[in-house]
Amino acid sequence: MYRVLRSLLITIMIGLGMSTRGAFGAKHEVGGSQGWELSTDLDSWASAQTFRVGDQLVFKYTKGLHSVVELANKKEYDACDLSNALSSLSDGSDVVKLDKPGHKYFTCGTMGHCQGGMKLKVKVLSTDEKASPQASPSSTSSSPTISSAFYAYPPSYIMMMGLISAILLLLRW
Ligand SMILES: [Cu+2]
Repeated sequence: MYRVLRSLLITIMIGLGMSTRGAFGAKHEVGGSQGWELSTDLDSWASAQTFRVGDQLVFKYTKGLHSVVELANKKEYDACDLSNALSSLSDGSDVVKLDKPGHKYFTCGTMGHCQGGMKLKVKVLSTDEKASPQASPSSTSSSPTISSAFYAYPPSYIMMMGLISAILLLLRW
């Protein structure tokens, strides 16, 4: 009789284990408290972050003043060439999911803002890839950020695992 329940629980556990990373990826608010603005030092902000598959970028800015344009490659990014843009968002609170490893390039679509430095490139690591060490340890001016591991295993998930383990124990499995 317990067999069905048992296999159901095991299925749930495996399912949770596989979906956790994606479901609870970190949210990176671009530019920190300053947001997606022309004056934000986006390079410094990005270098203090670790981006992983399943994480999200949240662009917050004054609607109408800026936008979020994704560029296809480094060449277009360096040249501020928006003619082949992959996508464009302009809601003022735009979420971009990082769904695969590799580089992603963003800029603002407002005339002159890309040239003015309103651009962001992120390197997205796979879920278990080790973050590369900072280029120079002396140049850490930004405040430390919360580890993405914290987001990967939130309390609710641990509680859920505990509950399932308890049930399994009760069933003398
Ligand atoms: Cu802008």
